[in-house]
Amino acid sequence: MNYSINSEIAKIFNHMAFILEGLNVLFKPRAYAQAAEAILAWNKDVEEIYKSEGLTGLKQIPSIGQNLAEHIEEIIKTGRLKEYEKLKKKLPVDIEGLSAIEGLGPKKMKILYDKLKIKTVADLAKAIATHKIAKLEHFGAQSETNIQRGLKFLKTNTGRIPLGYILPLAREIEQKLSKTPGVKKVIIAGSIRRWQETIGDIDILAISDQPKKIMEAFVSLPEIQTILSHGPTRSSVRLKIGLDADLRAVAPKSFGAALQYFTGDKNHNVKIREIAIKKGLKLNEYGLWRKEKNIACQTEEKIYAALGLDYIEPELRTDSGEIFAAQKHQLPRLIPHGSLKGDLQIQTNWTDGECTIEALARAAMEAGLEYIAITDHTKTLGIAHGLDEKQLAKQGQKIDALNVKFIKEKINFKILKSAEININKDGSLDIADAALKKLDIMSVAIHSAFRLSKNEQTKRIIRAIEHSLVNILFHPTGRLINRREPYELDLEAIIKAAAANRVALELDCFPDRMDLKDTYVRQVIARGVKIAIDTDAHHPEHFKFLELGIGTARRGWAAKNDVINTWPIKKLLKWARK
Ligand code: DGT
Ligand code: CA
Ligand code: CA
Ligand code: ZN
Repeated sequence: MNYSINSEIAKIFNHMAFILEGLNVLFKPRAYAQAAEAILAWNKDVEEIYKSEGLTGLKQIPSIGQNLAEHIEEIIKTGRLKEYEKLKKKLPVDIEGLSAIEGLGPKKMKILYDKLKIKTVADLAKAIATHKIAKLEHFGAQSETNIQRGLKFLKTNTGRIPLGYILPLAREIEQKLSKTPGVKKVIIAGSIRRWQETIGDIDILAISDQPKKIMEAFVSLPEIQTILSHGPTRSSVRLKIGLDADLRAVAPKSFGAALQYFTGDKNHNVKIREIAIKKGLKLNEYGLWRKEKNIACQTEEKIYAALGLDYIEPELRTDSGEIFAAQKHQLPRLIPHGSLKGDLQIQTNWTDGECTIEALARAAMEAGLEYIAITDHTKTLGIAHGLDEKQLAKQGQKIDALNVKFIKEKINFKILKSAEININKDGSLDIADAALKKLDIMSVAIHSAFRLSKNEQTKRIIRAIEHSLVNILFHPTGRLINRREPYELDLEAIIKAAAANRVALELDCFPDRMDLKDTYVRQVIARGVKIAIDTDAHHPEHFKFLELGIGTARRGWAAKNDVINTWPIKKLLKWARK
């Protein structure tokens, strides 16, 4: 897959959304932003789709209608988009750079450009230093402080890429390489093998009798922009998407040692080597040695065993207690991949999703699930056309009818009535209890007033958790990787409230959410609080994100029973009724 054309088009559409919003145009920004997201989440190359199926093919992508399909056609054919260039003249700023700053939306950026000619992050920093922003209309001192805080965050933002956006490409490269002559095995190592939420580069390890051949194949991949180094057993390249990839080829006999070394992480490896040294051994990427004698090297299991350790799964290799636990035979039995029976957060075309309830249900069946909960937004979330009590009741009838249909078709699948109920600023819910009681399972989330003080935000969320009917708190910290910091929260207090009220916390596995993140998962389950791993699917394609959630849950030491949607539906519903 030539991933770069997809991300290039997505970038253009995102910029257009941004500028249009800055110009106060209604509706259009959302259409462009949704299209960009859909193209990024689409795992096929739009250029290939276009070449084989033309505009009709492009329109299969969610959110892409005639007009946007023609835009894509123009970009593929000419490398540019006239409408975009026209728009750019109206707001010729470094959108990428500036929009990464929290607290600085398109409308503000338009004012900053019109009044102060601010085009870049550097211009902005200068204006803040001289307090020019506080004096502007619509801004004020608070706003200046917020932007300043956003600037600070930007500096620590390393530009790592969410795993979910890169995994399809990494697997594609893995696939291609595994077909070259002489190759015995190809495996992705590094942070990807550890299922880290963001990754810095792609590390690939191969066993081959003819290492030169695989190196040759690697440096000639069409996904590559430049070759950084090309040797007989190791090469490095920069991919078109702006990320590097490393390939190492090793002999079969040292595969385990090499895999252990290149999986990392660095801290874990340092500790493991110290343990070897204490035993009078030496561990390197070729094996475990006593003087010149090789003790273990073929598999990772043998290496860990020779060091007196239980096997440590890659997700746990972070040097945060896993080595001690491996010595004491106290490692958790991690939730296995493929063990989810349901998905408890899904949005349909009743609100901001792409598809009908039935289409999503059928996609969930394909993904191997036995149940889903439909969680459209509720009424105070105007931007997503949230549902009110009446519409929820109507949706409930539709769901009942679908469930009857599935029974008639002898399909073992159930749709649960639910909602992503909006938490008001004061912690109350925006749907009346009488309507809530008709739902099978009830989830809440905040979508506004992100900037309350830590104390107020925590109180607000706890009030929602204490509501007698609530079962799950969705995306508990609200962060968006590379885009938005989490809200200020006392997570310990939230966990305590969740434990006291038997409320589960969600691990939302949309690639740039991953919220709860790994370390929080560990904190949460250590307190006996359950988690729910959900996709937040807005489209059938999104069920593929479930594996990311499992990866992160494993990094958080979660076992199967810590996750409520591994349970059979009966057990889940019994739990939900408290
Ligand atoms: P990333 O790429 O930033 O997402 O994270 P990693 O963990 O994939 O790091 P990377 O690509 O620099 O290196 C891959 C693995 O190779 C790493 O996890 C452990 C091993 N490694 C790399 N450099 C060193 C080193 O200086 N010492 C040791 N012990 N191991 C290293
Ligand atoms: Ca890496
Ligand atoms: Ca690397
Ligand atoms: Zn939504």
